[in-house]
Amino acid sequence: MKLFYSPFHTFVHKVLVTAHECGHWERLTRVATFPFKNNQGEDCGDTYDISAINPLDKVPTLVTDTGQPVFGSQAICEYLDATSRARRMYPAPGPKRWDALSRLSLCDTIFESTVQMVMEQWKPQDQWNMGLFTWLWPKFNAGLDSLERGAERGWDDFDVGHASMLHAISYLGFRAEFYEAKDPVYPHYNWREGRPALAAWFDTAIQRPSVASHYNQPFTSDSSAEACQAAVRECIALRAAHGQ
Ligand SMILES: N[C@@H](CCC(=O)N[C@@H](CS)C(=O)NCC(=O)O)C(=O)O
Repeated sequence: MKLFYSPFHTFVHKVLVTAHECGHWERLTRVATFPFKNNQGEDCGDTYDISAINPLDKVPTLVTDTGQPVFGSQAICEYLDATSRARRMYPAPGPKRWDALSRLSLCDTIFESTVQMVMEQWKPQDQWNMGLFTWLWPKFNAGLDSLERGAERGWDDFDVGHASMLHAISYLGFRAEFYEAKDPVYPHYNWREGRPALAAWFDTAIQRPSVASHYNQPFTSDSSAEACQAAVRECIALRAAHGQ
């Protein structure tokens, strides 16, 4: 299997955590893909384009061993879980499942909205849509407060919702490294403040092997656009070989 993703390992990747927990780590080839570098200047017109396998040209995108693309992190996590060779990350239907899926949805939304904020600040500051920041921050805080209450009650397992929590929360920290100083609402945001139970849960959870596998680790494979394009060609050939 090949996973096309952006290997910024200063935050936790939900899909990598799920792959590891489900026993797929050793058979997963990770392909560095930077969609935001596409068409940014004369030298990189055709760089990391993966639209031949994902019409949205977005990461993460998985390609199975038979060449079938599975894209969107939610679809990928479900695929990895359904084909698990180890544990399962989605609880059986019942209250635990609905709780896991709700945390998954909450944290995917926080992550994607934070990406939106980051993209907004790529523009000159006098063109920022301030409403975006004032609209989103109260939602982030309410969401994190609900996770604090969950952490106070405690969880007896680690599910896909927890993987998404690590992803979103660690990205808030990563974002701080290059963006926090400019944030118009929270110039010094610290998600840990007032959330001791969530902070303690986070500090324990990041010690799992599935997180340590990549979090704050260097990406040592070839991250060139050529390597990405070679991987795309392999996937297309594989799909053709399987008559798809
Ligand atoms: N809902 C998707 C969102 C994926 C997404 O938006 N990925 C961003 C990077 S974080 C991307 O590839 N953006 C490139 C683009 O929008 O062209 C998921 O969870 O996988």
